[in-house]
Amino acid sequence: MAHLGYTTLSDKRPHWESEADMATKDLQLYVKNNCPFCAKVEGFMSKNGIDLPLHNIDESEDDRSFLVERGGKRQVPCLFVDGTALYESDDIVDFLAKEFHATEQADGSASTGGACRLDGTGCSF
Ligand SMILES: N[C@@H](CCC(=O)N[C@@H](CS)C(=O)NCC(=O)O)C(=O)O
Repeated sequence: MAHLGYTTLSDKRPHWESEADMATKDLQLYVKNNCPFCAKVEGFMSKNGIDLPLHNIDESEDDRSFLVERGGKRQVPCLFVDGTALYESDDIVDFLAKEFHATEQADGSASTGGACRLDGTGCSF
């Protein structure tokens, strides 16, 4: 069986699962604690039964280093799609909605264009 790069505990399957050219797409989501934009993406995933491997940069120095070195900046959420970084929670939600044919909307508490600082000095939405 092909390695799909995400766990399949949910009943959702990406539409490309049966498409040979995309069957090995690897999805890895980088998040941190107390991040409203991460919560938006995770909430969207939860509502739609999407389960991906999570990497919490507050809990792993290796994950934090990987995010900065491979992604180019220390910003979460970040979804690695076959090793290519996709930043911005709205773009991640849009990508997942298409890939998983998800119909439930993301919550809007951390909406488009806002930002938080990892040093804990606050968020603006
Ligand atoms: N507009 C971005 C905002 C993401 C954002 O601000 N994330 C914060 C954590 S909640 C962050 O990574 N900040 C980087 C920093 O402070 O260096 C999105 O929607 O994903």
